[in-house]
Amino acid sequence: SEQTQLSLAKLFPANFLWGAATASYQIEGATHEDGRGPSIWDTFAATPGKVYQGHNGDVADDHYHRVDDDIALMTRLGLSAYRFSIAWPRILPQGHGDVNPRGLDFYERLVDTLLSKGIQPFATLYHWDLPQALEDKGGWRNRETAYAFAEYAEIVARRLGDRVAGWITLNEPWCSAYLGYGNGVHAPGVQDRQSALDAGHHLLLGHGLALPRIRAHVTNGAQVGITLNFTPGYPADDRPETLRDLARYDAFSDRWLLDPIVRGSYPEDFFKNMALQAPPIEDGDMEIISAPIDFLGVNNYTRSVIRGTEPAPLADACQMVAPIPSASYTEMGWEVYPNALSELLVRLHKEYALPKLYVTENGSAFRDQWGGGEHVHDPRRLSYLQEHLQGIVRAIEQGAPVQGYFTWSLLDNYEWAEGYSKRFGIIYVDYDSQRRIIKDSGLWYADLIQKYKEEQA
Ligand code: GBH
Repeated sequence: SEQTQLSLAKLFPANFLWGAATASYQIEGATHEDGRGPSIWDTFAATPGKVYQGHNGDVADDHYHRVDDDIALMTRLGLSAYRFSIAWPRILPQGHGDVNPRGLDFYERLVDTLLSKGIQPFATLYHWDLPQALEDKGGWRNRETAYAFAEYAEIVARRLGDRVAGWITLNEPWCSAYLGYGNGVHAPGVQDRQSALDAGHHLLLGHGLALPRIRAHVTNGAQVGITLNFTPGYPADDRPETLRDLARYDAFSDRWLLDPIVRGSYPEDFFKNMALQAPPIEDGDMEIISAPIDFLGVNNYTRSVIRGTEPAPLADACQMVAPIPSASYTEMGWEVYPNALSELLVRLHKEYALPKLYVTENGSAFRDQWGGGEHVHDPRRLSYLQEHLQGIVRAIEQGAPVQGYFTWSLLDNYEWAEGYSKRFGIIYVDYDSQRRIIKDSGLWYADLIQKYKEEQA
C-alpha cells in the first residue's frame, strides 16, 4: 500500500542503490557477431539433453541490438544502478592473447549511455561464459585459467576503470565450480566432485589475482568486490544429528568460498566431510585470495531445511526436507522465505564483519501470463519483492551495512539449464516479437524508488 511504501523508503540509508541485474549470456544474443568467440554455454546448450528443449542464448533478449531501448526502460523504472556482466569471449575470443576491440566498444557504449542517464554501472567480469578455448585446456580445473582471468580483468579495467561504479570479479563461483564441474547441471557439464573443489580454488585465485590489477586502473573511486550465492540452512528438528548435518551443509553451501575470501582459510573439515582431497593450494594462494574486498555481493533466493541422517552424509548430500505444505514455492521449486535473506545479512555482518554489503541478486520465477494487452499482472513476484525488501530493512535495523539492492532480473531471460521456461523479470519479454512490458512488480518497484528519491531530496 501507499503507506507501507512511504515508511519503507525512510528505512533505507542515504544513497541506497536501487538496481536490477542481468548477465551477458542470458540477455545479449548476437553470439556470432562482432568477433565474439564461443563460450562453454554455447557448447553446452548445443549438447543434446543438457538444456530444456535445447534452448540457447543465440538470440535471448536481443539486448545486444536493443541496449538503448533497455536503458530507456531502466530510466522509466528510475533505477539508480544497473548490474550487467561482460562476456569474456567478446573481449578475448580465445580467452587470452588477441583483444577484440569491438567487444570493448560494446561495453563502453553501454557504460557511457548508463552514465548519461544517471545510472551507476556495476560490471561483473565473469558470469559463467568462459571462453571455450580455455575449457579446451581444462577450464577452471587448470590453474592457468586464474591467470588468464586476471589478465582479462585488467584489459577491461584499463578501458573502463575511469567510469564503472562497481566491479564484481566473479558471479557465484560456487555455481561455476559445483554445478559446472561437480554435478554437471551447468556448463561445461563435468561430473567429478574433486574437479569442483579444484575449480573452486582456481576461481578464488582468479578473483584474488584480479583485485589489484583492477584497482590499478580505477581512477574514479570505484569499489571492487565479488558476488557469492547463499542458500541458508535451517534445522528441520532439534536432534543432534540434524545440527551436525546442518553445519556440514552450511560449510558446503554458504562457507566453502566465503571463508577463504574473508578468513583466509577453507572451513574446518570441509574436504574431509566431502570425502575428497584438498585442492592444489600453493604457497601464498590464501593470502592472494583473502586480500580485502570493498564489498561483498550477496545473491539469495531461498533457504534449505535440513534433516539429519545416520550415518553422517557427505557435506553435499545432506537431506533436505520435502516441500512444506504450508509454505509457498516459486516455479523453480524454491521456497519463498524472506527471513533467510534478513538473517543472512545479519550473519554476514556479525560473523564476518564485512565493510559493505550489496544484495546483487534476489528475485522469483512465476508463470506470468501476457494477454496481449498493456499489462502483465504478477502479484506473487510483487509480494516476493516487497517481503524481501522488508527483510532487508530488518537486517539494516540490526546493523547490516546494506547499501544497495539489485533485483533479479531486469528482463525475463535465458534461465540456464531451464532455457526460456522460467521468467524472473520485472519486465516481461515476448520472445516472438521481443516486445517488453513492465510487469506490475516493476511498476511497484518504480513507485517505491520514486518515493524514496522524493523523500531523500
Ligand atoms: C543465480 O543463480 C544466477 O546468478 C543467475 O544467473 C540466475 O539466472 C538466477 O540466480 C536465477 O536462478 O537448488 O540445490 O541448486 C542462483 C543459483 C540457486 C544456486 C539456488 C543454489 C540452491 C540449491 N542458486 N541454489 S540447489
